[in-house]
Amino acid sequence: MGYDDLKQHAKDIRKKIILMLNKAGSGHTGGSLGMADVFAALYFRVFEKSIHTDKEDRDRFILSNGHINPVWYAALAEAGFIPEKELMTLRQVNSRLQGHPANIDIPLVELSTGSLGQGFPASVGLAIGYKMDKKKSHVFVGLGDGEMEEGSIWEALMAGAHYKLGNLIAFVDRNMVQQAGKTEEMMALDPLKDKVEAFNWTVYEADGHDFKQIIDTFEKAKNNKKGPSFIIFHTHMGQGVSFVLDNFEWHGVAPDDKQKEQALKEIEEK
Ligand SMILES: Cc1ncc(C[n+]2csc(CCOP(=O)(O)OP(=O)(O)O)c2C)c(N)n1
Repeated sequence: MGYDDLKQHAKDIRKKIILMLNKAGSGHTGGSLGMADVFAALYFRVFEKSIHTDKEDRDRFILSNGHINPVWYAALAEAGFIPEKELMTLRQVNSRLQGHPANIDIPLVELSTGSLGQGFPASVGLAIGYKMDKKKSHVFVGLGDGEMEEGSIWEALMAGAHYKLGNLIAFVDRNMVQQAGKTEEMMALDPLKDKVEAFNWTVYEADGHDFKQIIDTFEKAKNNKKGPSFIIFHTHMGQGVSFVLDNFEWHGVAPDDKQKEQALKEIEEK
C-alpha cells in the first residue's frame, strides 16, 4: 500500500476517533489523534498478515499506554477487525469497547491495559516465551512518554536487554506532554535516546507523522536480531486538529458537538 492510501486511512482513523469520543462524551482525544499515522502504518503495512491470525505464534501487539485505545479501536475498525458501527458504543455499559483495552473477545487485543507501566513488562515476558520456544514472531509494544515515569518501565528495559530479546520492538509516543503538563517539567526524560541506549537497547528515532520514516524504522527494528529495539516516535498531541495540537489539556477531554464539527472539517481539509 502506498503513502497516499496510508494518508487516507490515517484521516479516516482520525475522523473515527472524533466521532466515537464525541458520542462517548469522555475519553482521550489528544494522544489518540497524535498516534493515528503510526497506527495506520502498523495495520496497513507493518503487521501485514503477521498478527491477522489466530495462530498461537502470531506476532503480538500490546498497548501499554492503554488510555489511547480510541486510536487502536479506530484502526481495528478501519482494517475490518471490528464493525465500524460498534465504535459508537465506546465506554457504554455492556460494550466490548471500554475506556481502556480489555481482553474480552476483541480481535487482536491480547492484554487488558490502562494501568500505566504494566503492558511493557508483560510484553517482555511474551518475548522471553517466544525466544525460549525458538519462534520467529515479534512482540510489539506501544508506550507513552509520561508512562515512562513508571519504575516498572525501567525494570522492563533492564530485562529486555538482559535476555537479548531480538524479537521485542517497543515504541514510544514522544509527544512531550502528559496528563497535567509537559513531560520535561513534570519528570524530565531527556536525553531519552541516551538513557535507553545505556540500558543496551538499539534505539531509533523517527518523525511519527512521516509514513516513510515510520515504515523504514519498523523495518530496521524487525531486522535487528541482536537485542531489543526501541523506537522514539516524535509526534504532536492532537495532530490534525488545530485546537488540540500540542495542548496537554486535551489529554483526556472529548470534543463537544461544535468541536466535533470543526475537527472533522479540519481533518478533511488537511
Ligand atoms: C498507574 C497509573 N497511574 C496514573 C494513571 C492515570 N493516567 C492516565 S494517562 C496518564 C498520563 C500519561 O502520559 P503519556 O503517557 O505521556 O500520555 P499522553 O498524555 O501523551 O496521551 C496518567 C497519569 C494511570 N492510568 N495508571
